[in-house]
Amino acid sequence: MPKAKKPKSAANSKDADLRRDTVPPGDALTNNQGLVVSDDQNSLKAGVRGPTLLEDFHFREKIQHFDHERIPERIVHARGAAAHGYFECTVPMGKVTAASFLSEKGKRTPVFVRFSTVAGSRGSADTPRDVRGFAAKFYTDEGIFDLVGNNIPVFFIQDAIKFPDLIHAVKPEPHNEIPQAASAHDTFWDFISLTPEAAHMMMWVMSDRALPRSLSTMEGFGIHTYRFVDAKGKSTFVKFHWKPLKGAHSLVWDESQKISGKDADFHRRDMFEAIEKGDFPEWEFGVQLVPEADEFKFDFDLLDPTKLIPEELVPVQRIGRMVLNRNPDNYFAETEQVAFHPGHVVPGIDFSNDPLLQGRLFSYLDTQLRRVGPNFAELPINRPVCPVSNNQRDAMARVAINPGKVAYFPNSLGGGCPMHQPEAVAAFRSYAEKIDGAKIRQRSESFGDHFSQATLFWNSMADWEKEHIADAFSFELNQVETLEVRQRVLNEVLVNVADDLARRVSLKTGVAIGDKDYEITAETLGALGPLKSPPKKPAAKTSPALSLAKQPGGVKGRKIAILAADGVDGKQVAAIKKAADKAGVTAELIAKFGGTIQDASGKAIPVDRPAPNAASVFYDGVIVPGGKASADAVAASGLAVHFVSEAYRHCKTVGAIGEGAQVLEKAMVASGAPGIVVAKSASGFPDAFLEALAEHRHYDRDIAGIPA
Ligand code: HDE
Repeated sequence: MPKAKKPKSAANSKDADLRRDTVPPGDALTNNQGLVVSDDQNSLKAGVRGPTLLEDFHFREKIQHFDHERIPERIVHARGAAAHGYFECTVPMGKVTAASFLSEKGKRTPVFVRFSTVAGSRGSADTPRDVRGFAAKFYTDEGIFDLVGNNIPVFFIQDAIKFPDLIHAVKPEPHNEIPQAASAHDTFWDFISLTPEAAHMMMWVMSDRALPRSLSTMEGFGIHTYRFVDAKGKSTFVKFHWKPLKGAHSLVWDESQKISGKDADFHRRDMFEAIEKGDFPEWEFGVQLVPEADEFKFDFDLLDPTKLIPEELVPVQRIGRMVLNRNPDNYFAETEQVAFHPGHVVPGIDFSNDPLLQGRLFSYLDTQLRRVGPNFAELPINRPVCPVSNNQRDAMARVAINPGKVAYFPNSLGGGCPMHQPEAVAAFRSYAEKIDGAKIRQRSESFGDHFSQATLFWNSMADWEKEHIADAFSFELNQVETLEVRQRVLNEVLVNVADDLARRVSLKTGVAIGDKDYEITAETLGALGPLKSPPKKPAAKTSPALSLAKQPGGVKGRKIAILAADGVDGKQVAAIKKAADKAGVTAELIAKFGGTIQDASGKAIPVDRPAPNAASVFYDGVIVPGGKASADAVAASGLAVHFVSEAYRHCKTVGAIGEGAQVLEKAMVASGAPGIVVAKSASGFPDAFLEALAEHRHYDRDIAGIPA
C-alpha cells in the first residue's frame, strides 16, 4: 500500500491561490457563450415601436441569469461582511496538537473571516443589539479548518435540539414579520422566561458586548470545548479565543439605534475602509488548555456551552496572530458563497461531546447543501489550497472534470488510487474516546446550575456596565406587551442572577418584584425544569477579564469631527488634522455645505462632509475650533449644537479651542467633566484631545438631563 505523502506546503504563499478564478473585465462585451455583443442597450424588436422578439437570445440569456441571481440567505447570520488575511503561528504547539498550521513559529496560513449579525435578514442594519458571528476559514496545508465562533463566549442553549425554537422566538414574529433584527419582542422574551439555561448568555447580550464599536474591536470565541490531539493521540481540552489588538470596545445603545437608521452599513464600511487604508484589523489567537485529567475539577461541566472557563482559573495563552489585510474582490462570490462548517477540522483538532457542538456538526453541511449546492466545496472561496482527490462525482454545477473510468474504492483498475491512508501521519483519525452509556434523552445533572456564571458576570461589571445592562433589560421588557412575560423574566430569571439587577429593572419597568399574574402550570414547569428546586445562590466572586472597563485602547482607526464655518482659525484646524493623521485617526471637517470654507486669513479649506449628512454618531469625538466668526456661526446652528450635545451624552471626547468653547456651553457640556478638553490655543491641544480619545468613552460622566 503506498504511504501517504504529506502534501506540498501551500501555506505562506497562497493568497494568489484564492484569487485564481478572478475574472478581470475584458474589452469587449460578450454573452456567456463568448459571442461578442453588438448592442447591449436595445432588445430585438419587430420595428422600432414593435414587440420584442422571442428570438432575442441575448436578451433572454441576460434576463434569465438576472432572475436567478439570489441564493437562499442564511437562516441565521444572514447579514455579514468578510475579509482575507493570514494567520501566523507565534508559539509552536506540537506538544499538544498535531495541527500543522500550529507547528512552527512564523508559519503563515491564509484565512478568510466572515463577521455577521444573527437575527437580521441580509439587508438589515449592522448595529442592532445582537450576538456577532466570527467565522474564520483557515486554508491550511492539511485542508480547511473552520473556527465558527461568536463574539460572546457562551450560548443561549445547551442542546442543539432547541436551536430552531430559539431562532423562531428571536426572529421577526411570523404573523407580521415585525420586528426586524431585534430581540425586544414578546416571543423572544417568552422563550427566555421559560429557558433558565439562557440566563448567562442574556447577561452578555444585554451588555455592551452586543453593540460592538467595530468588527475589529470584538473578541472572538470558539465557545465549545474542543480537543487538541497530539501526534501520539493524546488529547487536551481546548477553548479558542481571539483577542483584538485594539481592545474590545462598544457603542452605546442610543448611538447604535441611530446608526441603524443613518448608516445601515456602519460596520462593514468601517472594516472595508480601514483595510483599504492599511489599518489592518488584528487579533491574537489564544487557547485555554485543560488536561484530560482535570476534566472534572471545575464547578461546571466543560461540555456545557452556557459556561466559560474564567481566565483567572485557566489563563489564555497567546499562540498566534491574525491579520486581515485584503478586502474581497466580489461580495457574492466570496462573502455570500463562503460555506463554514465546524466539522471542517484538520489532524490535531477534534470535538468534545458538547451537545450543542454535536448538533452543529449536522446542521452546517445540511445548510450548505440547500444554500450553495452539493459542490459548494469546489467554489474558489471554499476550495482547499492542498490537493483534493476522492470518488465523489457529478451533482449540480460540477466544476472538476475527473478523467478516467474509476470512481470507486477499492479498485485495481486505477492502481488503487485514490487510496485511504491508515498509516499516514498527516491523515485525520478521530480521537478514540471511550464511550459507555445507555441510549437516553436526558440532560446531565452537571448542566443544572444556570445562574452562578450569570451572577459572576454581573459581579464583574463596572458600575456603568451594570447600568447599561439594567437599561437594556428594561428597554427590551418595556417593548414586551404581555405582562406575564415581563413578570416571569423578573421573577424567574433576574432575581436569581442578582437582587441588585432585579431591583434596577423593576424600577425602570414598573414591574414589581414578587408580582406574579402568571401561574406556573404543568407546561411551564416542564419547561422551567431546573427551577423546580431553588437555585443555588453563588458566592460573590468576580472575573475582571469579563469587564470592558480596562481594555487596551489606542486611537488608530477612530474618527473625529471638526465643526467649522468661514472665519475658522486655519492653523488650529491644520494642527488637529496633522496630529490626527499621524496617530491614524480620521479627522473630518464638517461645515454647512460641501466644497470649501475660508479660514480667518482667507485661505480655502476643503470640507470633508456637509453637516446634514454628518451625524455625531459616526464619530468618536468632536472638536469646535476657534476663530470668532466660525465659532459664532457654529453656535447659531441648531444642528451643530445638537451634534455636540449628543456626542457629550454618548460619553465621547468633546473639545474646543478659543472661541469654540461657547458652543460647548450652549450644548450644556459641563466644563471639567471627564473627556472634555478645552484650550485657549492650539498649543498642546491635539495631544490632550487624542489622549482623552484613547479612553474610547467617558462613562463616568453625569449625563442626566442632557438632551440628545
Ligand atoms: Fe450556527 N449556524 N448554529 N452557531 N453559526 C449557521 O450555517 C447552528 C451556533 C455561527 O459567516 C448556519 O452557513 C445550529 C453557535 C456562525 O457563514 C446553520 C446551532 C455558534 C455562523 C447554523 C448553532 C454559531 C453560523 C446558517 C445550535 C457560535 C455564520 C448558515 C446547535 C459558536 C457563518 C450557515 C457564516 C451559521 C446552525 C449554534 C456560530 C443553520 C444548529 C453556538 C458564526 O447551519
